Amino acid sequence: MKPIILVTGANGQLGSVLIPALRNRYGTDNVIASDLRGRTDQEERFEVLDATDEDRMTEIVRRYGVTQIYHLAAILSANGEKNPVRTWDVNMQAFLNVLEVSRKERIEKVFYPSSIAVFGESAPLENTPNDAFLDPLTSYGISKAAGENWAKYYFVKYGLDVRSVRYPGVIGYQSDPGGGTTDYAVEIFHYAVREQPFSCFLNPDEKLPMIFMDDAIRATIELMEAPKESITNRSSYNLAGLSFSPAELTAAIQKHCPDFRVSYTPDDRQNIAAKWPNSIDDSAARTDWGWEPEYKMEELVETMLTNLRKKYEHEKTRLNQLTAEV
Ligand code: NAD
Ligand code: AKB
Repeated sequence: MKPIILVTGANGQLGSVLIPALRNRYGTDNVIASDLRGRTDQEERFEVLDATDEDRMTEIVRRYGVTQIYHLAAILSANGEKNPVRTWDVNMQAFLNVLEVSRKERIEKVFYPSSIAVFGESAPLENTPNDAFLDPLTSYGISKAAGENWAKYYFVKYGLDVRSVRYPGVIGYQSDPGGGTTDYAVEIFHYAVREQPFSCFLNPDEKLPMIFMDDAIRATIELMEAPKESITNRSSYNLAGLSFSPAELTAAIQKHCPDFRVSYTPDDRQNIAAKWPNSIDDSAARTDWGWEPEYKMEELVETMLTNLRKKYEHEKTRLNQLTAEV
């Protein structure tokens, strides 16, 4: 039987790409998108849901007969530091609601996206192991690490099938990032395509783990469809795609756009990035559920540039048409 899926935080960078992927796979009617506010281009099967509101979540789950929840709603690292206590409150309350509603309503499976932000000063920077000690230094990272423990707690205590990956920075042309430390690696492409100079908020040599959007979406669905007995990690799996610094990404873009210029004005986000891994070891995900990323640097850069050029070209044509009509 096809699952009936509720996605929280569906309007964000990941949700707006995950929703069509899930609908493609399980049918439009079986995927209910939800977020704090509606979106005109995504009104089909959409519910306004503040994930910190347990009663409303329960009502939606019952009304649609939801069998799985993908819980994307969160405040990310850089935005989170502007109001750390609120970030903790929102991220924790929303996830605890998902767990409680899932337990009470007998939800079959829950997806919980954790992050490389769970790592801090104690973890080795290179090839960070899955079971490295977690001492994050952002409110967002603290909430994600606590969430991993709650995920395991609900599995052990109640048998709730919660599955989780620690996404690295996600890079895609399809949507805009929502206030994270890895956002530069998306923004830079928009500047390159518009032939504008880019000012980077990280140091040129600040290497971070990243993943192309299509790989991140595929990993999510593969993890959720893996046989239950293959999931040996009930807190969260490290997930790797590729790792690079802003200088390395700039050089790769300059192969296609030789006149593209980048300057560096590191801000508070550099302090966050400095504590995160340079690269992560995802061998547990590879062994347990066959994870294998497809996109390397060259394919990622080409795909981003090609698709963003099309996007801007389409917008320009549309604007010209509208101007001609007036
Ligand atoms: P995003 O910031 O783009 O989107 C988050 C969405 O959550 C937004 O649409 C926002 O309106 C919504 N939201 C915030 N508070 C809410 C609430 N109380 N109730 C309902 N909705 C609420 O984030 P994203 O990049 O799409 O990330 C999705 C998930 O993946 C998050 O949990 C994030 O921590 C995790 N993650 C993302 C990345 C990345 O690089 N994008 C990396 C690691 C982990
Ligand atoms: C962020 O930078 O906050 C996110 C993440 C890696 O969790 N992209």
